[in-house]
Amino acid sequence: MKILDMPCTKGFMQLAQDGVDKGWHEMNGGNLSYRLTKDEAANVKKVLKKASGDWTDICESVPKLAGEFFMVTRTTGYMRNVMRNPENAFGIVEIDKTGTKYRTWWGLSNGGRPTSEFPSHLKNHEVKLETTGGEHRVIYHAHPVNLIALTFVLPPTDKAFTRALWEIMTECPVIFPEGVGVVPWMVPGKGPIATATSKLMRDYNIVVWVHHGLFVSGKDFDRCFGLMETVEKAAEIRIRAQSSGAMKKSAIQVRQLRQIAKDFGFTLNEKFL
Ligand code: 2HA
Ligand code: ZN
Repeated sequence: MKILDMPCTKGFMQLAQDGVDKGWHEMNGGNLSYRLTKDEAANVKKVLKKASGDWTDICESVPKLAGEFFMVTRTTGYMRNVMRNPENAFGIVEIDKTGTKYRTWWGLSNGGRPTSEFPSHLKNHEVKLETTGGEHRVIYHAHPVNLIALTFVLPPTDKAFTRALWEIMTECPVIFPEGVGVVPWMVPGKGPIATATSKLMRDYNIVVWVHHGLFVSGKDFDRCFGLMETVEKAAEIRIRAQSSGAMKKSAIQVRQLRQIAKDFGFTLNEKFL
């Protein structure tokens, strides 16, 4: 099957476009990666016969991802061009046997390289491969405005953000009962922020980057779009409600959060109650 006809390629492009339509990807903001299944990787090898690029340093070590294939957006590329100009705006790469190098098989035309946040994406994939038994395949990073605004209002702690989101929209505790993690402001695109994010990804599927944006992990493109949209919507409601001044009285109370968990049959992360 041609690369552009593969369902994962279509899903990848659709998520990028949906994020653009939401206003989450100004300039080259945000990035996306997907870990191909064995069958999808086999199809890539069969159709293309050989890699199009040489082995290149990842500048990170992800030994558990040795031999995996990833679809990933291009550094300095615009998400709005993923649908318009796929072979330029993203690509498919293979990780080498040591987990320290990648080479391109498809796309990233004219010498393009994967996103500057590739180290963060790969470290997150490595953790999720382990903690979800391979179920999670998608890591998505975006710059949603209300969530970023909230990072100027709340202290940069897991508890402050989890409670602020859980208390403002009834669906939030149902959708992310484990809560959300928060990385304090750090320089993006480097080892330390990748390590800090992937450490939080052990416990959460949603990680806030203070004064920057949000990372989410999920089993498919729908799930990741849904998580991004839910957090951003809750953040927007919170910002609007808080601006009106009468917030405290009407927020969902701890006993009500416990009641939702009991009635829906899930367990809320006790450390945030
Ligand atoms: O790819 O969003 O965090 C551009 C960014 C960097
Ligand atoms: Zn970013």
